[in-house]
Amino acid sequence: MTRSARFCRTLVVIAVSGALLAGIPHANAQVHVIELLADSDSRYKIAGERTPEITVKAGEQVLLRVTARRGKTWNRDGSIHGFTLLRARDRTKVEGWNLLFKPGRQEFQLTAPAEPGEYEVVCTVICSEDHEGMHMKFTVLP
Ligand SMILES: [Cu+2]
Repeated sequence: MTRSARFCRTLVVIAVSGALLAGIPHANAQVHVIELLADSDSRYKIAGERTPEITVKAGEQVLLRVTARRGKTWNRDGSIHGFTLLRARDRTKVEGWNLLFKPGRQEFQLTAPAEPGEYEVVCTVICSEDHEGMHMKFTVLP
């Protein structure tokens, strides 16, 4: 084999293994599935939790599976509840976590915040007179 042919073959091997390696984290990525009910009484609910609360690891992939039930009032665009993530420290919004729910089932693919700490989920739709009470603790672990 000539030197350049060997070099070529090496390049192909590198390219193929690179593509395989690039594919592996995706295929094996652990997705943290969270099932959430955004209920008609203006409360977030998680099955089995008396006080609903979400805990994720920094930067992990999250699949939020939501069932939303209409409260007494809703937005003109048909959104019946919201789900906005705020940093507990200064109440600033976390990019990519400003969601609106329509009635029924829906899913959101999200990336957990990179910064560990305390956060809060708040509803951004005036869904009833109890809307102000629609919030939930959200913790990001290192
Ligand atoms: Cu709400």
